[in-house]
Amino acid sequence: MKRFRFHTAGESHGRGLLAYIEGVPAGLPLEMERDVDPDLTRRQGGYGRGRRMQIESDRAEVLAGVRLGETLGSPIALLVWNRDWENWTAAMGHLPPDEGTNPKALRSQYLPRPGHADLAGVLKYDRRDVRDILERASARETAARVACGAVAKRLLSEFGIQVGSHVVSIGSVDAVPSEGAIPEDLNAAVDANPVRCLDPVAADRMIAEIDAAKADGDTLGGVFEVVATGVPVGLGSHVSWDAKLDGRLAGAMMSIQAVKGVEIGLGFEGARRPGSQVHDPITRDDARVRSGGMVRESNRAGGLEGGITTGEPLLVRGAMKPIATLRKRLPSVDLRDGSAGDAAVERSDVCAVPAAAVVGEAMVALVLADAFLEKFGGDSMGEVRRNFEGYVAYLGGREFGGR
Ligand code: EPS
Repeated sequence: MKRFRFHTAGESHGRGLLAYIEGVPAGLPLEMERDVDPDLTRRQGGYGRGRRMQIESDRAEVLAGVRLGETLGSPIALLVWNRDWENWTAAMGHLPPDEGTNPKALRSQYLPRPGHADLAGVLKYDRRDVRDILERASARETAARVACGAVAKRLLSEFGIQVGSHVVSIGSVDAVPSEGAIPEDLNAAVDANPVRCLDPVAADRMIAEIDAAKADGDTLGGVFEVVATGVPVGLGSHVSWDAKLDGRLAGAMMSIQAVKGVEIGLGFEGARRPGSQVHDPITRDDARVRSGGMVRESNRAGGLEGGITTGEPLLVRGAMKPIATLRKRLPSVDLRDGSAGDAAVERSDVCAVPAAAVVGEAMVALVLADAFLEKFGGDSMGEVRRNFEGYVAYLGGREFGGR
């Protein structure tokens, strides 16, 4: 059973987005301005975003579950209002349209975009107007996920676990991996960069490639990496398929709009190398209590072995395809009469990979919070802390020898 559950509701141009979270223990200090809104702002950024992000200024409001700055252990409900809603009241109202409404005001779309949920959605849900599908399929929904993820991050940070991300490629431009380790405060190191990339030379080329795609009416995808540090050995399990943490992380990452691939550690590259150049040699380091007093010379496994965290940083990559809305329209079929036509154009982004990285952080944090509470769960923060500290004490006191 999941310990940290969340759901979202809301359409891109509806009144707003709802985030609902269950499983947060009582007594977690939680304030929207301090803990949630900064991530909502980070998600709105990145070079290549469209005009919608200039309209919105995402903030979370608490509806339930938090009192006097601390969680109650009850379900948490948060709201993120859509500022753009006021421009969409006729098209997105919940009542049938008034008689005499200009049909244009309903902003219907009948030419599904290849690559979006438009066509599969209208066929499956028996709709005629593609807007009935695209409004929920839009990546606007990820604002609510990021709100949930920020709560998960707040919980994890109480135990020294930090989750950050960076962009490793956009279009044909790859960041050159830096010599040193990933910076301790990864987000502080990349957030000021317009494409959230650690390699400044590659970042400039990424920006140029986004500009070229925009001028060409095209869009670009890319790859981002989520890094979680401070994770103790022992989250997830090898014993059953659905307990394996790598599977749970991959599922969560693949659920992000436009993500078409996931890698953990070396990922696909590992399949090309012999085992001696893949697996991470084990040595001793008594100071590394969270990994059982042992350390790895490399971290090609990305912090997971057998579906269990090793105590090394967790490295999860997501590959995002280019956004499906192209000003250079692709062929489609008009659902009103079956004639050939060009796909609809909605206001959209040219590239949203830097934002997707922030969403990736949220999804990884949500999976980690669930696995953390599975191992250390309790009704209150005090109880979780006792469980966690007992485990860390066991790791620190473990001796060699015995059967
Ligand atoms: C998004 C909001 C959307 C899009 C984008 C993500 O707003 P609008 O449709 O009003 O411009 O900018 O969604 C897509 C690219 C998509 O294909 O659905 C957001 O808040 O992230």
